[in-house]
Amino acid sequence: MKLYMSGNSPYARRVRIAIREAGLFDRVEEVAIKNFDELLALGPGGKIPILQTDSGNSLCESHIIIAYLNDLSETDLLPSEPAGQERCREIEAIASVLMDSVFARSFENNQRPEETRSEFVIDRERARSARCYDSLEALVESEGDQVTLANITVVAALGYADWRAAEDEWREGRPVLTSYFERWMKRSAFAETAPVY
Ligand SMILES: N[C@@H](CCC(=O)N[C@@H](CS)C(=O)NCC(=O)O)C(=O)O
Repeated sequence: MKLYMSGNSPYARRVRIAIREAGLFDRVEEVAIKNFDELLALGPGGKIPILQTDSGNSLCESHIIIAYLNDLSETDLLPSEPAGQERCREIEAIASVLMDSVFARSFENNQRPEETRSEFVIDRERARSARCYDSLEALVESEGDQVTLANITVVAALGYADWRAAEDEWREGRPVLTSYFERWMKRSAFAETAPVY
């Protein structure tokens, strides 16, 4: 299999952590995308990441890719009991919203020409991100020691916020989330995939 990615994409990062934690690192080659044409040749979405399966199909959308890899994995990245699984999904979903929210602001700030930049979008997403940090602060303590799609996605989203939304200072007043992030960052799969900037 091949994972088409870029080193600092949080969407690619959640997949890259999952690959390592699922014991699939030897089966997936990570390929850095060099240009947009290369990406478009792999599918209509033009978004990173894309997984090319052994049978040659291209899967887009990080959560779909992770679900596919989790099915191939011997180590389940979801808790086995229903209540834990639901909590994991709840946290994973909020972290996904946070990732999208930081991405939307980063797009406005870094990719859109200044004259078309929308303060309305930036303010709305800043407020959305703040609600997500607060919600994660309240929820993450209920997670145990298992590596799950929840902690993988939270760390990928917060690491991205450190880079692209440092002004949020998400650690301020959120000690539980701060120590949760630090705890998971001690694992090699989380540390070696951190964005470099
Ligand atoms: N929902 C997608 C989002 C992926 C995404 O937005 N990736 C960014 C890179 S960090 C991208 O390729 N953006 C290109 C674009 O928005 O045109 C996923 O979960 O995979």
